[in-house]
Amino acid sequence: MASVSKKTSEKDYLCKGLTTCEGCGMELIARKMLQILGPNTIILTPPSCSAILTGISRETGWRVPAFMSNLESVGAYASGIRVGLEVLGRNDIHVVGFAGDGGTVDIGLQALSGAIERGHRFIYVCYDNEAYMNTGIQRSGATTLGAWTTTTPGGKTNQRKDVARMLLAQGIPYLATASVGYINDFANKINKAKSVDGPSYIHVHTPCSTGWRFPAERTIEVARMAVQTGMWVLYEAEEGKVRITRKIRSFKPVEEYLRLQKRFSGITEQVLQELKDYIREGYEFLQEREEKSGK
Ligand SMILES: Cc1ncc(C[n+]2csc(CCOP(=O)(O)OP(=O)(O)O)c2C)c(N)n1
Ligand code: SF4
Ligand SMILES: [Mg+2]
Repeated sequence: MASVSKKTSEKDYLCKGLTTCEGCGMELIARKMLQILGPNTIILTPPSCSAILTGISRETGWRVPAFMSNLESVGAYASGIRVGLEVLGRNDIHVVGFAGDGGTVDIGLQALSGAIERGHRFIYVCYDNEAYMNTGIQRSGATTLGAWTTTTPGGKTNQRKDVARMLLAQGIPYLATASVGYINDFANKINKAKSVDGPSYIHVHTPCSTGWRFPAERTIEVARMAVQTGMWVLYEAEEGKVRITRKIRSFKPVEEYLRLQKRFSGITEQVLQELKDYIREGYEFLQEREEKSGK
């Protein structure tokens, strides 16, 4: 079993004054994550906005060891580092992949799934801003149906790929979704992931004012509205047992979420209906899994 401390550190292990955009949810997630994990952590970031934190040459924003992998291989690097640490007898160190949605649900999925299948102990946090932001707002598999991106100028024509559900089917020991809008829920989930003797995966909904086209000061409001309308559901699965961590008795109309963002300004009635069906089906699926889990 892992011999890592459960204590939460008050210290900030990410520098201030970084060059992310104003109101960046990704930076907030990274900062909170390290407050929980503490200094005995090695971070891996692929090319993405998270690479802004890792920096270039001898300059980095992290106050812990960090390493820039390539985009397709975060899972493979994390496995290799973990095995190396085991050889050295260093079981007190967390290995963390911190990657965007494009690097996770599309380009790095094979390496991630392989590392999970092999059972290596590492924490993978996907901050999901629903597009390839760092290279100019191209759509990813995680982009919501109907959303404008530079490669879907008329709105994305298919539903988002639900990688959390895929990994649930794969049988990962700990899996959770989270949101930058509910930071304590995210912190609790990182705290759980910290003690898992195997792989854990946390998928964090992370609005991006630049790519979603809303004012920077509304990041948290947009994130919370996604949860309150059912566009994003907060849950966790321990050894496959599902628990919805923020239950919604009555969803707000999804239009309230969509109209906060210019990326949805061209949405049609048909797409709106498809989104409503997607919300209902997604929540029902999780409720059923929760009931079967006896949670
Ligand atoms: C194999 C490969 N394909 C494409 C790129 C170019 N690239 C660099 S960063 C990036 C965007 C990554 O998007 P995401 O993972 O969602 O992170 P974000 O930029 O949104 O933070 C892309 C496509 C690359 N580095 N490697
Ligand atoms: S483009 Fe989005 S995710 Fe990237 S730094 Fe700016 S706000 Fe953050
Ligand atoms: Mg992204």
